[in-house]
Amino acid sequence: MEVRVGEATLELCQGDITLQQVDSIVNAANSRLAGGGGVDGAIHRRGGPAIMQETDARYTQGCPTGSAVISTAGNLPARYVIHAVGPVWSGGQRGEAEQLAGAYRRSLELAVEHDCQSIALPALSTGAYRYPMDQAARMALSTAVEFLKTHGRPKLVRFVLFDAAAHGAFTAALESLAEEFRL
Ligand code: AR6
Repeated sequence: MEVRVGEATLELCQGDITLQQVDSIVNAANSRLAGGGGVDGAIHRRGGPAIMQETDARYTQGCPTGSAVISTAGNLPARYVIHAVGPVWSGGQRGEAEQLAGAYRRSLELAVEHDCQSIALPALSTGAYRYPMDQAARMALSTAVEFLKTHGRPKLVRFVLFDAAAHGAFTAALESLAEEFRL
């Protein structure tokens, strides 16, 4: 599914984020930038050690939850990896929604600051961090729509969902947002 937001395109696909031919891809990182499983494991495996070497050198304090930092992308087809730190779900009353929105917003800002025309993002926090998929989908997409309405860039924002369940949840959330925002 895809929608237009002004001059930009917001699209959903099912697949592996490490294979995306875009200017920047977003990693589902932890606040120590220490690597791990899921998206993070796949990015460092396919991208090679240069990515971790760079983040270790540039971001000695790691990255706070709800924010993101950027590095080059090693052997990946993308130019940049944006390491975003979503919240660990702990019931929804501890600022998780604001932190999830912040991680997406900062990722999009970094992409624009680095002149990226295209960005691919995963469903942050919905794996090891256990954020409920339906709520995460709505927050991810509404944050991206608001950002595109304000900034008009990046020209292509693609959410890459790993399985059919995630893709279905994002499709339902985008259909309802498209109606609300008249996209
Ligand atoms: N491409 C796209 N999506 C993927 C891929 C992939 N290659 N692999 C998994 N997903 P997760 P989190 C989906 O656990 O919840 C790591 O250990 C997955 O199905 O990667 O933010 C980090 O180091 C799920 O829907 O990220 C952190 O410690 C979504 O991506 C912690 O996990 C996110 O799952 C971050 O947890």
